[in-house]
Amino acid sequence: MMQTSTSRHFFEDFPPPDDLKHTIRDAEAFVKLNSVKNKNVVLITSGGTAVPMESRTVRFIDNFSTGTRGAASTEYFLAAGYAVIFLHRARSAKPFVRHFPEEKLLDLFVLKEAEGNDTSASAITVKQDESTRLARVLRSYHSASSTNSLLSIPFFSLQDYLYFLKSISDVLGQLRQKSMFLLAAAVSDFYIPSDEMPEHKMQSSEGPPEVRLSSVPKMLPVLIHRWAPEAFIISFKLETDPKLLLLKARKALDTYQHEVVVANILEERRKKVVVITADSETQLEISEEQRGSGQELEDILVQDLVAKHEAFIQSAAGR
Ligand code: PAZ
Repeated sequence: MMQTSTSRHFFEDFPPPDDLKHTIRDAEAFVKLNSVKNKNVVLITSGGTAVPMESRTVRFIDNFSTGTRGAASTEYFLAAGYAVIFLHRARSAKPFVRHFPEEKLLDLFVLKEAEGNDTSASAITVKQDESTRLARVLRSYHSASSTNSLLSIPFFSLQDYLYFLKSISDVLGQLRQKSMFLLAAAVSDFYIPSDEMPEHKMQSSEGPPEVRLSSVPKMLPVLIHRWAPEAFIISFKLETDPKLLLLKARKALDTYQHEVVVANILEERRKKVVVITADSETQLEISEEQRGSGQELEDILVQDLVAKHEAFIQSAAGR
């Protein structure tokens, strides 16, 4: 039997992450700095959430999300002039470095040994055919870091993610229409309440555990109506059954009354999304050929969302 709880109960059930105060201070400074520069600021959530099965966690329930959507969108929002708070699952894809997968990283370089045995005189260079790509990524990375346009905040568990989301929303919501939320993280719908979780590692000698999951309270309506009521909010809807996708995405928009739902099917998510607003439904797609030449769906998606955000700001200014 599944149980439900309110957002307040959920937060009362778990302690905040150790670095919450520090993270809030960083977010406040970041938002202040970028609002002085008159920049729009977007919070991008990215990756899956780990649901602990023991309080001193050895095992956890996880999901498929790689964090590519969030990491790629971060780069395109930075290129569009936004400041970005990148709230991401630790060890999922990250902007810029994602272009250089760990297992191939060393293949980027050439080592030229010096004459004799003097290893300190050996030289390392970037392979000729990789240097253009590396230079392009480095340029964007340096531009983001030298202008303080990117704040990266890692999390691991579902609980930590929700604490960070709430605290950052309180800060970012103060920018009103100039703030945007791109909620691309794949957040667990289920968790184990603290009083049902064993403290220590479950022992296999005791046989398979009976795990009772509760429903995570819906945080989206709380974010939309309480934490950041004037912000431009984009949620994502993922399904595996194409028959359900648009119905459920439209239902989420009608129920929560925010600005955009981006709908995608698990296996097609790199090639196609549908952007749904109160009065439009736009399919954005890229071909295999475009993907082969290095283009990404997030490039088109971010352009579309930036235009919608601009119209939202204009319309609020005209009221
Ligand atoms: O992280 P990723 O790039 O592998 O996948 C992106 C995604 C499918 C997690 C995202 O587009 C999305 O739909 N997020 C919300 C998922 C949900 O309905 O909970």
